[in-house]
Amino acid sequence: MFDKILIANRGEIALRVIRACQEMGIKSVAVHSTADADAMHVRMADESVCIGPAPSSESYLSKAAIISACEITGAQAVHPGYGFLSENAAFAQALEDHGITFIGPNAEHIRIMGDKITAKETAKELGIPVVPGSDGGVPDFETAKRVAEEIGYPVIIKATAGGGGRGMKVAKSVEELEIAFRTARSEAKNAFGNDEVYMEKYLQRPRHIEIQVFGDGKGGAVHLGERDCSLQRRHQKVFEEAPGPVITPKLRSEIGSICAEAMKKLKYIGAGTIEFLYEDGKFYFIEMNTRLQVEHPVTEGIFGVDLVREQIRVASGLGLSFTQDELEINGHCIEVRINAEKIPNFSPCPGRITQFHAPGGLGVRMDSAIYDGYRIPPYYDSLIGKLIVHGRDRPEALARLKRALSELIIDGIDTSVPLFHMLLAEPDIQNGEYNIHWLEKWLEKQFA
Ligand code: MV4
Repeated sequence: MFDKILIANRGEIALRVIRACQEMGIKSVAVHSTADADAMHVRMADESVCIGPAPSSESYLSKAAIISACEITGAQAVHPGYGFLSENAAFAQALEDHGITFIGPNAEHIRIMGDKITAKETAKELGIPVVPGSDGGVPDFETAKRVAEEIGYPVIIKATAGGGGRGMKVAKSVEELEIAFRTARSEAKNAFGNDEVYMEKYLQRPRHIEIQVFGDGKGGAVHLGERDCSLQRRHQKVFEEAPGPVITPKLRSEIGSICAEAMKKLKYIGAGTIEFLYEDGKFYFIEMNTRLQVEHPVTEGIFGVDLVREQIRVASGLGLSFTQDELEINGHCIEVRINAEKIPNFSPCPGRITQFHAPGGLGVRMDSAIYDGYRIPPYYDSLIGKLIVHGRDRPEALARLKRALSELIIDGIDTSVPLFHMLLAEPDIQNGEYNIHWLEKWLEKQFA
């Protein structure tokens, strides 16, 4: 087992990893920008190193600075958290070249899943159901037209270098297709420096269901069920839950087994998320994320496992601490993301927190790095906390969420908390009846 781990991240996820290290008897090293000298992760770690100025491009994204920080402190492994360098294959490779363990998948798997066409081809070969569409890239409009006629309109054009919703265009007819195809290509070229695009049948009312997988790197792998993350605004998740309100044990076991078997074939190591669109009882692969996700606590809550602990275990060469048969769902979890944002525009709202009081009690978890008097810097993501509740069933989790939200105090800045009070009053949310378009439509009704 490692003696010392460096956490190449900030905010609540840095605390999350430091906590796992503390429970495992591992020393922790925080890195920070000059803007984060007073941040909680710096205070909580055993040691800290300043790695550069405020802009993340010169600090949290600086591979050289982070590797130097490992050399200086003697950290044997790096946990990247999410975002920043967590899905950067070159970073994973550079660490390996320096004899430092990247706590995550190997560089090759990160690379495969980072290119969305290769990811989809790989998923298909591994027996994972995919959305009907082009075989690989679509090089010209003539090909686009032919593929669209085969699969039928509406179609969606996606950038292979995109992902997370960036660089997509929908076309409902051949007339729309020409514009959509050319715009998608030029936008992809501008945004990613890669104009390769692919095409899929456009699913009109799906849910976003993602399967948590875990590999031991030796051909063993398990799945930890699904999360329903359909409630999103501009591809940012705001509310996530597990299990999914419409996923039956049979559906879960079928898609879960397919995913776990695929990870065994890959000899995948660490945590991964296989993203699907779910419509009319069927799953369609869209992307795979090769990192621990923001919403991992809802999975931890229903299975009672520490996913960061497992990441550290497998990275150090140990096996997983549980088998598939030992995994059993207990109750229901919901997470809401608390952002420093002003409703209704969701404009970032950095500033000083004059008062913070975290909710508590049975089934309540608050992951946050804020504190009384903390000044939220304007340079980074607006996520300032996650409130996660657990109940014996979904109605109990919803009631507990409502109670916990009313206990929570964050003064001095605007947050997304009022939005959740409103959402919880909606019958569709109470009944779990929503899809990927529900939130945006609702926001339009509320605030238009
Ligand atoms: C789709 C789709 C409909 N049909 N693909 C958006 C993010 C990226 N991960 C994939 N996305 C979508 N791909 C097909 N074939 C609709 C979306 C989509 C979406 C997906 C998940 C959550 C929210 C979304 C919001 C708009 C569009």
